[in-house]
Amino acid sequence: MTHALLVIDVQNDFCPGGALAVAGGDEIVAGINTAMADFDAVILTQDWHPAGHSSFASTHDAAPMSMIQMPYGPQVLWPDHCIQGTQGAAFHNQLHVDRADLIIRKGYNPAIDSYSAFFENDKTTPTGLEGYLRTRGITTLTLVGLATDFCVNYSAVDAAKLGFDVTVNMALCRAIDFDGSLDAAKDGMAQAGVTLA
Ligand code: VGL
Ligand code: ZN
Repeated sequence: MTHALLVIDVQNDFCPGGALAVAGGDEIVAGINTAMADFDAVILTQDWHPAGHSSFASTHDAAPMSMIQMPYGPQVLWPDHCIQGTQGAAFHNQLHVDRADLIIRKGYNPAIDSYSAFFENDKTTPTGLEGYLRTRGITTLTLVGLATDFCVNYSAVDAAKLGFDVTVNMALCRAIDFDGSLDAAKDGMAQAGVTLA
């Protein structure tokens, strides 16, 4: 059994002071660093949007946190965040980035958001992570990071659907918790066969 730690989006814009700050987002960094020692592989994801991304409210002259209909379905419109090459897109400066075997970026397609580390929000365009995991013989994943109810949730559900054995370590995640999104995410993950630890 090869077990990977998948660290989702521990980036400055999701930490206090960031553009899309998640309450307590920085509190999980030390625990994630400690946890890294227990895994065969460590993989980091990095939300990585071009300026003017279609998931940004400013792109549509809309209010942040409003909804829009995209060709692939409903999409929350976010404040501008994790713009490629900015400090906001950089990892939290305490995160042990050097321990990572792979850093996978997502959300770079201007027209499609990508909450999941496996598929863009159209649910069909792959990021390539599945192939990486399979070719390394990784069967088991533990997810931690930000945000529980969006990128952790979508990544965990996709991983379970793909047949990986998936656990989310909830103590090492923090949520946006917007409009019931955390409860819905917990239900959806449990339904998909994800273990919430
Ligand atoms: C995320 C909203 C937009 C996340 C990323 O990492 O959960 N949420 N982009
Ligand atoms: Zn994003």
